[in-house]
Amino acid sequence: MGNKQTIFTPEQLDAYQDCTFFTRKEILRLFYKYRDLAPQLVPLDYTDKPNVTLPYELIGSMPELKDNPFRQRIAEVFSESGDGNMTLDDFLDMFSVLSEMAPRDLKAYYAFKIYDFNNDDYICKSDLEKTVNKLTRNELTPEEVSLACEKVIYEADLDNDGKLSLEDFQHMIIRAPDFLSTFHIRI
Ligand SMILES: [Ca+2]
Ligand SMILES: [Ca+2]
Repeated sequence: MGNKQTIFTPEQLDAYQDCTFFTRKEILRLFYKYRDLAPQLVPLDYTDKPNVTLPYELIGSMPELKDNPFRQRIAEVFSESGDGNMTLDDFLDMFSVLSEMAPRDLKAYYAFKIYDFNNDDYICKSDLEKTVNKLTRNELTPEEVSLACEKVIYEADLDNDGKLSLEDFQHMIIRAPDFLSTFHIRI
């Protein structure tokens, strides 16, 4: 009786609502999704903020991610430790940005981080080649990939330094929305 909701305190739920695009119901649904990945590791009581992290292998095998060619990069970018292993907070952040409610600018910011494979705050030609190979699921020849990347950089590199800054990238995706297509997940 009266124990309908003991996973989070009302304050915790408020905080999660404030920093995601989710309702309480969706937050709870995502909590169970997280817990179902490893019920033996994830307690049903989060009121004392347990120190739990799930390995990337479990996260990357979820139906929402397993066919996404960027799943490992997505997990790395949203994992606070940077290795793709995820706390519940990381997990909620990831789903929030990938959700249909997240604004395009926010998705673009994270897409930029995901495509910046070497984490130097620029998308250079080799980052872009990896990105195009994944987006096209390796269906292009190396020459085609190289040409496509040169064209993208030529068109999007506004300050002519040979690589794409976040600003260049934001400008580019207005004309090439395919670069955001893998960042929508329905929960
Ligand atoms: Ca880079
Ligand atoms: Ca540039």
